[in-house]
Amino acid sequence: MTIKQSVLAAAIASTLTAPAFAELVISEYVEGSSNNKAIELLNTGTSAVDLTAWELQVFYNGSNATGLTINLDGTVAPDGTFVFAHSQSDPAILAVADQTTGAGLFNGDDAVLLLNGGVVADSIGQVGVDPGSYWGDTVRTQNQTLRRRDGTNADNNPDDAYDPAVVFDSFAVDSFDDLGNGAGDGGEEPTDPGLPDMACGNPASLISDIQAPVMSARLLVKIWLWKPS
Ligand SMILES: [Ca+2]
Ligand SMILES: [Ca+2]
Ligand SMILES: [Ca+2]
Repeated sequence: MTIKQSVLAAAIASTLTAPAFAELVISEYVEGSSNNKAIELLNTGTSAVDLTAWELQVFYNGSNATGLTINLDGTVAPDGTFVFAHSQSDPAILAVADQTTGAGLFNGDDAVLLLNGGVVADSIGQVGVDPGSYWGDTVRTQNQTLRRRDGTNADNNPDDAYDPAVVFDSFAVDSFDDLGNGAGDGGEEPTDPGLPDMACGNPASLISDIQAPVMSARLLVKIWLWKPS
């Protein structure tokens, strides 16, 4: 098999065996001051997601019982986001919020689950475990904004040990400026490289200026060849 064929075969094989990842992931988690709490969801799939079967659940303070269930409502376009937030949060959050609640949400030591039809699609924290004040170390679930790095997998096991640094980058408390933007790697949009610099330092030359001497040379050769002996 040639290299091209083997590369193609590998590409086909990886497509056929690719696991079915959830279409929605938690792309941002805001655990800020006061009621500045928000969860941003990103549709990583190629078709719109109807949120009818999707819900958020919060397990408070190490409890094994669901403390809060939020039935999500709306539709998320491919590559689009959905922002869920507390109704008393900062106006900058509310300006981009698609759905809100007045219920107490989370304050760092509460597990947050995203479910689709009752099946966990993504999660933050470890259900049934009280971590103290937060999970993590420098990247932690309290007094920070966490943004998912591009290409990291959802965490569909809410029962194992948890470290937010595995998939999230942290930003200062009350950072709201990337809510509603689903780009990964901390929400930084790739920089537009712009057009290359076309200047070469020389004035432009007309094509006719270049062609004319060539034509003249051909004419001279023809005249020289035609010269009678
Ligand atoms: Ca708590
Ligand atoms: Ca987990
Ligand atoms: Ca974001």
